[in-house]
Amino acid sequence: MESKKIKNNFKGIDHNSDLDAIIIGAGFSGLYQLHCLRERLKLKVKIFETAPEVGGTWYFNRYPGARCDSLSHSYSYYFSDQLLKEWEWTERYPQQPEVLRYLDFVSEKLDLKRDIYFETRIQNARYNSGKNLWYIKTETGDEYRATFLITAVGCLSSANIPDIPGRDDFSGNCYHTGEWPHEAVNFKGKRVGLIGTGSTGIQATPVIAESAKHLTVFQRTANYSIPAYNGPLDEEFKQYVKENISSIRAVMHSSVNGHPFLMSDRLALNFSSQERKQLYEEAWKNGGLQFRGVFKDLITDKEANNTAVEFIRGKIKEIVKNPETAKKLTNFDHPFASKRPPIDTHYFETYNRDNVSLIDIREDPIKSITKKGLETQLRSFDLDIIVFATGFDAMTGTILGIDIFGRDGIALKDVWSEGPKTYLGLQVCGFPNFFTITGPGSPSVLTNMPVAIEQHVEWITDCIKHMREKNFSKIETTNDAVDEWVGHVNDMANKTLLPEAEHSWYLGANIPGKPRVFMPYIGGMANYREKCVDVAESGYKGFILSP
Ligand code: NA7
Repeated sequence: MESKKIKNNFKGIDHNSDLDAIIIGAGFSGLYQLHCLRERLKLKVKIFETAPEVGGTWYFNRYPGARCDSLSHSYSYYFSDQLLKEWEWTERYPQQPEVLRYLDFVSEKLDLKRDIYFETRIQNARYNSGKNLWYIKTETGDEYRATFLITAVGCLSSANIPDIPGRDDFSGNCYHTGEWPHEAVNFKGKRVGLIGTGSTGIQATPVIAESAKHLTVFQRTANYSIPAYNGPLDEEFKQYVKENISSIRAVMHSSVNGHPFLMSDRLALNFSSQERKQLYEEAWKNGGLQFRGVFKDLITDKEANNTAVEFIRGKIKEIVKNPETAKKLTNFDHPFASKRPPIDTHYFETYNRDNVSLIDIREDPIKSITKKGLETQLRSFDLDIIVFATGFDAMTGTILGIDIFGRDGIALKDVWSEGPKTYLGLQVCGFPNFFTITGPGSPSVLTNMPVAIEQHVEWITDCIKHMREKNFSKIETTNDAVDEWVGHVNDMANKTLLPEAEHSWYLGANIPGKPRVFMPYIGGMANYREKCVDVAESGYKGFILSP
């Protein structure tokens, strides 16, 4: 079932009538936030969404091989047993079209589309202190007002297309994976260049290689990847999920990263190398993100991490037949899992194909893009298609793409000029009644996203409910709370190996000029959830509530 294109159904809305809340984005977070505010609190709410359909990040990321790396049965809303029982995932890891179908199914079930403005981009948002209202202007000049403004824009939704000299001169077709066209891109008989070996490049490479005449992968940083072992789900597993919703939910809520498995308590160095190898072998056979959980200290102890690095290096060398290529693929410069670790389907095997080659652009840097293709310092490549799998201006790019002005006209981009500053990843000082779902400073991208999203949406909903019950109309965090939280986010990151990854988007380091600050909260999802509960139960410590 393809999702239908929905026509905006309230062009006749009275722009002068105030809304209770405006949500930006109709992906996982915006849809659930709309449902909670509308059904639980009976608020007047609208979503504004640039795409013509629901889906958010999943609407735009439709590149070949696009697939979620959370286990499908955990990549669902868990607030409703009913929804869980009515939906069935078909594969261990859902493909992009299936995630879109899922979000369409949820939107239909919850009757959400009637409150979504599709194909509407918000250009700016201004807080008016006198009226205690947010004034929101769309790209076409329409204005709306609401008490609460909530961004649900996703963490990876602003494409990063590197400014390579000559980029516009290329006579073939260029695509960024996060802005993939809706028409099928035909690689048959084509010479394709793909830049980037993050999760996306690693997913796209094997699929493009199947039909391209030749695929040249341009790698800047050798990346780790664990086999996903994707495959169809059998009836027994589907039944197991339906019968064990509560226990699966309980595990996801108690785990550090919101996945339906727990990290082991083992320390890598407490085992002999033989025992360790055995445990790694078992984890490799099982595949997926669980591999990281085989030892507890992989992201905190360099020596422990090195044992994983050596194991993975050995595996890649076993798979890749050409020793030169294997060497380039294993020339790692950062600890395992210090960047988001991809999982793959035959990524390393793909380099055994005759029509695939790997260029290490640290050895031979890209010089320019030309009319005919791409030139490195040493060689030139004639290409018909260039694929940029070069990632995103993560976590802040999309929020800052909207001009947001708080109290006294202060601009969010000024407040965040040295890196994002939030309290709990939920609020910014100077921006009353403004919430950021999975904002920087929250666990977000370090978790199975729907778990982090549900927790934020429910916290925001409870907070607004509390405000209404107690006759508060304004909530704003304080500078002290923000400073303390940002300090804590940094302290937690510095206890791990993650800041060691030079180009990591967790640090904003993939975007030239972006402040180098570790953005997500690595203190663990379950721990973070408890902190948020404490804040609410203490009467919203760190926030000022006013009538
Ligand atoms: P990532 O993980 O940011 O990967 C981007 C890749 O592109 C990575 O290999 C980068 O190399 C490479 N890159 C970025 N800029 C350049 C330039 N200028 N030249 C050459 N190579 C470059 O993005 P993905 O889309 O793969 O994944 C993002 C997340 O989406 C993923 O973690 C999942 O959660 C879903 P680098 O490593 O920086 O040297």
